[in-house]
Amino acid sequence: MAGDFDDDGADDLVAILNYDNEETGLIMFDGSRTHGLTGSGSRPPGPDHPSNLTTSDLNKDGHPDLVVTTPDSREVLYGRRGGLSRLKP
Ligand SMILES: [Ca+2]
Ligand SMILES: [Ca+2]
Repeated sequence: MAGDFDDDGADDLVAILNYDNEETGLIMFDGSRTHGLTGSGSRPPGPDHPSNLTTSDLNKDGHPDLVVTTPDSREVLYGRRGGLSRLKP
């Protein structure tokens, strides 16, 4: 799922991490305006065992937010300067 989730002007990529069903969660690759996606990825907060991601600006603050669905719940991570957060800005 691509979007500028940390408000630095470059699109980032968030993906579902599922390694042998033991290490699950989200991984985010930080985008750079000059070098594309960089680094080995960071681990934003989020629920275990995510199954689906969608993005939308749910709180209408101009930053894309991420909706993470798991088999039995749904959580919103808010995009803001510095990265995704569980706290509503
Ligand atoms: Ca970014
Ligand atoms: Ca938002």
